[in-house]
Amino acid sequence: TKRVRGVQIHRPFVYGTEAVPFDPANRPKNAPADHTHSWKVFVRGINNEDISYWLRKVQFKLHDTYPNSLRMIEGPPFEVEETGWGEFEIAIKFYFVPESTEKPQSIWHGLKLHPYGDDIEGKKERREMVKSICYEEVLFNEPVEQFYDVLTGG
Ligand code: SLL
Repeated sequence: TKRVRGVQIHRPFVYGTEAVPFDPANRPKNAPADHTHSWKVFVRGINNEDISYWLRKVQFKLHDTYPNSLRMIEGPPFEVEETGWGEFEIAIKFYFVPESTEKPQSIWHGLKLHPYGDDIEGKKERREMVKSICYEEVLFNEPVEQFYDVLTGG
């Protein structure tokens, strides 16, 4: 497994959270009584591009108050949907395809449940979805040849 010397390959992705307060007239039936919001955390390609050719699986580490707080997502869509009452930091661990021989990499992201920025009161009244979404790139430095071929379609 030779490395391709002097080569760096970047792959973009987006990750983040989306949350909405429960509709009081239509609470999710299985949600614990103290939960107030539905939310989702996700990793995906730009414009929903399929990134599974380099990203094998994703582990989301939720707050310890959640049952089974380690959620391994084995294929796209790489996302976890949950309900809850509080904001917390989510650890997102990327596992790359086996031919990469790359070690897993982690990033952190804060789950946002409550509106922020401008017109917070208006956003609350309209029960707007609260989004916290980031753009990032993973860097593969001197990838092994077999992974270089996968990345470049060779
Ligand atoms: C806070 N530091 O106090 C944070 C902790 C924990 C959020 C937030 C539900 C867990 C469950 C949940 O929303 N935990 O009951 O399944 O704000």
